[in-house]
Amino acid sequence: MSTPVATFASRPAPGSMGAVKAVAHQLGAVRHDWTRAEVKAIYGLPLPELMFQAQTVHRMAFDPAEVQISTLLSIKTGGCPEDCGYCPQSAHYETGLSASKLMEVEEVLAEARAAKASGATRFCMGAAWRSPKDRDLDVVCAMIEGVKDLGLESCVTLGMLSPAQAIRLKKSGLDYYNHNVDTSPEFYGKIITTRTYADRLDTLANVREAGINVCSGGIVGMGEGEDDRVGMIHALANLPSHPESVPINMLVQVEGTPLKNVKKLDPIDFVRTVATARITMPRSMVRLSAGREEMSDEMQAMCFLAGANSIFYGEKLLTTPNPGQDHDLGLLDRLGMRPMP
Ligand code: SAM
Ligand code: DTB
Ligand code: SF4
Repeated sequence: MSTPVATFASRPAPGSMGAVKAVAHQLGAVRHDWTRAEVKAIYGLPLPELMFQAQTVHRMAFDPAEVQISTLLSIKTGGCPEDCGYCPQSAHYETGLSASKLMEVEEVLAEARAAKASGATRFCMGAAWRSPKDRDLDVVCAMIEGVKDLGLESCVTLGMLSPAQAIRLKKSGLDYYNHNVDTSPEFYGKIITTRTYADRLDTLANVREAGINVCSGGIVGMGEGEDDRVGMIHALANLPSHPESVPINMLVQVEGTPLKNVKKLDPIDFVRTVATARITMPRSMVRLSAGREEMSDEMQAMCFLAGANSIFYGEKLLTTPNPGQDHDLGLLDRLGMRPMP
C-alpha cells in the first residue's frame, strides 16, 4: 500500500485575509528535514483536517485505543540552582516548596512496586539538579537497576549529562532519559537564563550516543506565540533521530514563579500542538504530560484523538497535583480506551 499524500489548505491567520497555503506531505513518512513553514502549515490546518491527518498517522504505528500509563516520582525535590521560569523547584523563586535530599534506594523501589501494582508499565524518576554529581549517579543507577528488576520501563530526568555520565546510566539498564527542549530556540532565553538551548541539545546528543532512548518535548502556555510552539516541534522533529518519546506539557502555573498569571492558552492550541507532534514524529510516543488536572475530560479526549498515547498516572506529578487514578481509569473506560499492556 502506498503512503497517502495529504494536500490541503491551511487556514489563513485569524483575522487576516491572506491566501490559504497548500500543504503537501507524505503522511507517516519519518523525516528530519521539515521546514518551519511546513510545520507551521500543519499546525494551522483546519482542525478537522489536522485531526484526520494526526489520526491517520497514529494508526500507522499504534493502536489508537491504547494509552501508556507512566508514574512519576520526584527522587530529589527543590533547591535547584537553575532559574527555569515555570519551575516550582527553582531556588530562585519563593514557591513554599521545601527542598529535600536524594531519596533512599529502598524508598524509591517501594514507590515503584506500588506504581506497578496500580497498573503502571513505566516509572520515571526526576531530580531537581542542574546536572548530577557522580556520587549521586551511583545511587540513581541502583534505583534504575531495581526498577528494571520489577519489569518496569525506566526513565530518569536529572539535568545535563556528560558523555561519560550517559554511558554510566546506559550500563545500569536505563531505557529513557527525559530532557526537554521546553520551547522554541527564540523564546527559550525569556524563560531560562542559566543554561542555553545548545546545552540542552548537547545532553540529548550524549544520551543518544550512549544508546539510551530519548524523551524530549516541552511546555506550552508559557506566554509563547504560535511560532514558538511551531519552532519547538520543528526543533524536535529535525533532530538526527526523533525522540522516541515526546512529552507535551501544559504549563502548571505555580504561585511564586515568574510565569504565575501568564495568559492561559486556548485549549485548541494545545490540541494543535499535540497533533503537529504526532504528524511530524509519526513513530514517537506523544505524551499528554503536565497540566491535565486543569483540563476537561473532553479536552483530554481531543488530545487522544490528536495522537497522544501516554499519560502520567497517579495523584502527583513531581510536585504538583495530577488527576486521581479512579478518575483517569473512568475516563479511559468512557472513551473505550485501555492501558497499554
Ligand atoms: N532538572 C531536570 C531538568 O530540568 O532537566 C529534570 C526535572 S524538570 C522538573 C523536568 C521537566 O518538567 C522540565 O524540563 C519541564 O519541561 C517540566 N516542568 C517543570 N515545571 C513545570 C510546570 N510548572 N509545568 C509544566 N511542566 C513543567
Ligand atoms: C515532562 O516533560 N513532564 C514531567 C516529566 N517530564 C518529568 C514533569 C512535569 C512536572 C510538572 C511540575 C511539577 O509537578 O513539579
Ligand atoms: Fe531545576 Fe529542572 Fe526545575 Fe529547571 S526544570 S529549575 S533544571 S528542576
